[in-house]
Amino acid sequence: MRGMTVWRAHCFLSQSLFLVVLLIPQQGNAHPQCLDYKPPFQPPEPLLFCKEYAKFGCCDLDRDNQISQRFYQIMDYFDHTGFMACGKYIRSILCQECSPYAAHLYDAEDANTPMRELPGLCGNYCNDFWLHCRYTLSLLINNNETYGIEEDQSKFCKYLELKDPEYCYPNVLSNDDLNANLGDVKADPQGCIQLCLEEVANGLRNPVAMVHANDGTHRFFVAEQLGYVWTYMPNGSRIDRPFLNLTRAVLTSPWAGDERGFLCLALHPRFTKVKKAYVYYSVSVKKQEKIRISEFLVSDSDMNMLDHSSERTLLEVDEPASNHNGGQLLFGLDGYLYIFIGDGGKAGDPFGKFGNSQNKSTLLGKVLRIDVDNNDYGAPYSIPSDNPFVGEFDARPEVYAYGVRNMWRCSIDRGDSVSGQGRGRMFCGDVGQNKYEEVDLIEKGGNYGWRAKEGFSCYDRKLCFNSSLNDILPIFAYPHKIGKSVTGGYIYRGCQMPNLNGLYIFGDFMSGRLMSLKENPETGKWSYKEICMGTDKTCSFPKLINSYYKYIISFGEDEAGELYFLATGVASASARAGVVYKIVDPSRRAPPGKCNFKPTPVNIKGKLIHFSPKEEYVINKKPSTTPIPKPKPTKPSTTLRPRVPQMTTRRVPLATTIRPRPLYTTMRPRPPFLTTPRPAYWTTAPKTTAKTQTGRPGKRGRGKPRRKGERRGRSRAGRARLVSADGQKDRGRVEIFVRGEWGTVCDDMFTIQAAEVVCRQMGFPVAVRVAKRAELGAGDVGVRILLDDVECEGTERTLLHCKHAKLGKNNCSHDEDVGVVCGHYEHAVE
Ligand SMILES: *[C@@H]1O[C@H](CO)[C@@H](O)[C@H](O)[C@H]1NC(C)=O
Ligand SMILES: *[C@@H]1O[C@H](CO)[C@@H](O)[C@H](O)[C@H]1NC(C)=O
Ligand SMILES: *[C@@H]1O[C@H](CO)[C@@H](O)[C@H](O)[C@H]1NC(C)=O
Ligand SMILES: *[C@@H]1O[C@H](CO)[C@@H](O)[C@H](O)[C@H]1NC(C)=O
Ligand SMILES: *[C@@H]1O[C@H](CO)[C@@H](O)[C@H](O)[C@H]1NC(C)=O
Ligand SMILES: *[C@@H]1O[C@H](CO)[C@@H](O)[C@H](O)[C@H]1NC(C)=O
Ligand SMILES: [Ca+2]
Repeated sequence: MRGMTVWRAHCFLSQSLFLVVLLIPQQGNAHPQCLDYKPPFQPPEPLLFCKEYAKFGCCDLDRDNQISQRFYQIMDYFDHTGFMACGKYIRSILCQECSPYAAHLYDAEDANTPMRELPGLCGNYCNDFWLHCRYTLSLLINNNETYGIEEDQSKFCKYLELKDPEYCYPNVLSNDDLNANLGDVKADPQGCIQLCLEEVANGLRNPVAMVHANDGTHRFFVAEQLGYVWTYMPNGSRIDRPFLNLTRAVLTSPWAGDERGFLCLALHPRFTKVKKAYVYYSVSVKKQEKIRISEFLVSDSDMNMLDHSSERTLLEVDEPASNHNGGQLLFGLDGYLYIFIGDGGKAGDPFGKFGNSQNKSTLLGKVLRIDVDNNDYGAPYSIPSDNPFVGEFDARPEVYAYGVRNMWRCSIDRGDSVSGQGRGRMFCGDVGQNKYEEVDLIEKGGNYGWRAKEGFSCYDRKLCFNSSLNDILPIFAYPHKIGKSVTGGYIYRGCQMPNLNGLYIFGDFMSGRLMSLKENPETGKWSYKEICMGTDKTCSFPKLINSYYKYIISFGEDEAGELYFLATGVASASARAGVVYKIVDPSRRAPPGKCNFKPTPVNIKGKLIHFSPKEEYVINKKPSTTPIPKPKPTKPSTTLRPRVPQMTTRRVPLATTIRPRPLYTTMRPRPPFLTTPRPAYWTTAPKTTAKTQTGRPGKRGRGKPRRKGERRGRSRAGRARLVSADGQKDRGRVEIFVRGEWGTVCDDMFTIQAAEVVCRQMGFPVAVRVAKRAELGAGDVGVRILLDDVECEGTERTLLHCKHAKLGKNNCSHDEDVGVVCGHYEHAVE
């Protein structure tokens, strides 16, 4: 399947068991990550509350609304002064969940340490917060740790501080390194794009192709060189019975570098209706080596298996040598089957007068196009009437393009999902001879130059200078110091990695290099960037890895358009060292929900084999004790990046532990230890010293009513008082403080449980009785009835936490003002 170079590399291959490409980790800490352990995203609709994260962050509008609700619930405890003093702190703290660095701010990156309940603050900011609003801490968190620390500035800030001075809030906002190009694909200082991988399948023997059926099932099929095709479910489980077992017919050998074998599979583009599959493989017929393209039907009894007795040969081509067998099959958007056939082998396309590739009388060295529809009777295929050379004497009518050497892996661009730009373009990698590897854009009737040219340069000078050559140049070619056997890839058009849209991602089988090309839409020029693995830090997301086996055999797309590549550590058709990797951009994901799909159910016969990853996830890696090898000084003449091949044994994967993120969707019931009256949540004077503060709220008497100062601006929402004519402390009309005013409570639905809430607020352990119909006094005309239809369970912190009608809304009069009688004992005497 490869170029001549594979032959030469044979000795090298056999020594390279378990060779892993490990790219050199680059310095740099930037690592945006959300609390759900995924990369940040651009919200589809602008945020209204946490506006500073409207462009890029970890919240969508729903989450933003929830945060805003929680903010206003908290702010209900404040009057205007309090709102002014503390609102901005509370808002900023709540909104850090939307920061692209949320995981840092909450210490959520290391799954082995507990996540903070509040984001980490910088020291100065925390001191300010403490000075102004120290008593708000218990409103923000749901544990008893705040007990006793609100008074102590150093404890308070020790609790809230994030030691990392770069990542703490608000410094993280002003750190240029962290904010430069936020959300863009990351690149190292040399411009190498940093991506990560997810292991999707393993244990494969030279996996040569991965295709999907485009039938809504999101199954994917992986072909092995020795002649198996396996069916995988979208969750990675594999069906134990092969989709196709052609091992008996397929001609190959375990010899690393044998290019013969089962080389490709293509499913009919209307697979839901036309249940046919097409295969491309090497075969020996009466000692003559051939490539065969044939058609199979899907089994009537099992949708995950081809009917092995249904094979029908479409085409056979004699192979004069065992290499350069081409091996790509794909359907174009025109519905025709494209077949990519190598030049027949040996070096320099030596056959005939000017080689096979420039000779349109042979199928070798060509791109063919045939029509396989309506072939049930008669010929197995027909020639599309607009094939470019149908009228040309001596030319085979199947020929669509020529001058190709050994195209290995071609793909069709799905086009930009919005503009459709690029749709239908056909990209191929064409493996070179001695000097250059190239990437071509295939056009009807095009001459791709071989053997006159290799890449942009002349190979056969005589043919090259013939003015009638009229060839199409590659969009990109690279010399053999970069890699010696191109593996064509795909233009990324998936949903999950918005940064990669439009990027052509491909690789090299020999050097293990991943590469990319991006078109400048104005000039039509393609610019090259290498792709590197992100550092451990960059890739520390669940399930991700940042190394891969270097023999990049093929690329594939799943039904949703996500991109994969197939590589192996041992390039032998009998070694189970092949892995399917999904390409992941850690710098940005699509917004939540955007890429969801519901696979059509699949009727499975046989057993499912669940996927178990073999590579160690980055997040489980033990900190390395061996120093990371430093790259050698870069040679200025090349873009070559030194790689560190490393002998490694297969690693045992560790299970990941993923902790649930704290979600504050609703206000949670307050723990009972917080029910004693508290001082105001904010402090008016920033000058107040820690000393005077520590004395003040120190004694939280159990069941002892605390005298509350009635100073302006010190009452919090939900506070209650008992008003009685004779000033009794244990009974009276219930009044509640909301938004700067005191008002009464209507007796509708008011039970002893509600009375318990009020009495506990007043510092009494029990409620003795509810007094309805204004028994303990009615409010004045000027006093508003603030609460109606109050229904409590008894554990709530204030009446505002109970079910109640909308604040101020009521159908009562002061004749229904409720009163309560509280006591110290269950059977208190009235
Ligand atoms: C907080 O609660 C836990 C369990 O609920 C308890 O073990 C701990 O002592 C409490 N801490 C304080 C300071 O009350
Ligand atoms: C994977 O999906 C299949 C159905 O498509 C299901 O039967 C199987 O249990 C799933 N496996 C796992 C590990 O969830
Ligand atoms: C594949 O077919 C070969 C020969 O036809 C047979 O020996 C082998 O057991 C089959 N493998 C599987 C997994 O069915
Ligand atoms: C072109 O290929 C055909 C078929 O293999 C062969 O018969 C013919 O001699 C070749 N022509 C040249 C000029 O080599
Ligand atoms: C140039 O190519 C044409 C067409 O392939 C051929 O007829 C002609 O003989 C060639 N000329 C030379 C000088 O090779
Ligand atoms: C007040 O409205 C509630 C329903 O909202 C109703 O159940 C109750 O009877 C009404 N009370 C009066 C006095 O109309
Ligand atoms: Ca070419």
